[in-house]
Amino acid sequence: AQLGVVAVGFSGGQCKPGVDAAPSALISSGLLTQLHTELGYDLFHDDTVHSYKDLIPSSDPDVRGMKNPLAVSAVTRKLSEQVYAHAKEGRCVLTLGGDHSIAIGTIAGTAKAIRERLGREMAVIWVDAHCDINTPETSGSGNIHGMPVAFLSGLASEDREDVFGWIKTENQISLSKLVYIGLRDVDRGEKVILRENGIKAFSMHDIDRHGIGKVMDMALGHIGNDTPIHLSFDVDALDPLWAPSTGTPVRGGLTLREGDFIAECVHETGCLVAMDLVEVNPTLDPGVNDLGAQETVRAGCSLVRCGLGESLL
Ligand code: DIR
Ligand code: MN
Ligand code: MN
Ligand code: MN
Repeated sequence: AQLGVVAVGFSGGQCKPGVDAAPSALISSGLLTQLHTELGYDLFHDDTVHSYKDLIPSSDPDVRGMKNPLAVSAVTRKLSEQVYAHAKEGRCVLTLGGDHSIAIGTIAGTAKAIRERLGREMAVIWVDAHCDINTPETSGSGNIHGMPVAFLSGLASEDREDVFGWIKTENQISLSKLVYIGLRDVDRGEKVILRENGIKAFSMHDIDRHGIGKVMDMALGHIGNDTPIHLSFDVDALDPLWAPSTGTPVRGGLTLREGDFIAECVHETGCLVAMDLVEVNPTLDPGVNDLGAQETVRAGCSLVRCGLGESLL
């Protein structure tokens, strides 16, 4: 099978540098080689970690409280075109971030390609400690990595073309086809949004109650058979024991095995059209001698291999 790969070294959706170093760390640890030699993918990759430097303006004042609005908008717009080009060819698309704001680009790109190619609306499975559905108005931080789902679903919008006004209906997803897994740090305003829109969400509490097997049955049941799925995986969904090197770690998360299981179940549907792996930050290491960073990179590689079909037997 063909796999489009986009490596995005971008950190402007939040305030901590270093998440831009993730794609190189993941690739150096052998991820792409494994996908080719062990999983048998034909890789379509430009062998570049994109930093989109030419798209980042020297002056980028806040808009409606959003930080780096011009940069994040321009980078995600360009990324949406790169992802679209792969998905339009029928390739599954793997995007290595970068902070989670990049999902604005990846999902906008696949949503459009899937509409054109299959005449279908795709579903999104968002695995994260956070639900990243703040609007500029509900956000306390102004960090756009906490807002991608709001812009992708039309809950938030802007007329200005250079501030996400480029996101058109064909790029959008519907909230009824969105499922969250792993939530445990949801802002007050986000809880209102989840409730008012009846968004399907499985928190860590739900996983404790039902077990991850039942939760995946329910999550995939909600989406329905035969629906194309975009899997957006924030490594901070994992417990910091397995993924300490990330910008906003939250205790009480998924084990690595549970994370791998989620990715395996999505792969098993045969409906995966794209996967993002985001928020690995190898420069944030609460441990000693970079061991935490190495563990986090290893965990990220494992999640990707599981999503793309590594089988245990
Ligand atoms: C918080 C944190 N909800 C915000 N979001 C994070 O800034 O909007 N997402 N860390 O990954
Ligand atoms: Mn690339
Ligand atoms: Mn996230
Ligand atoms: Mn998160």
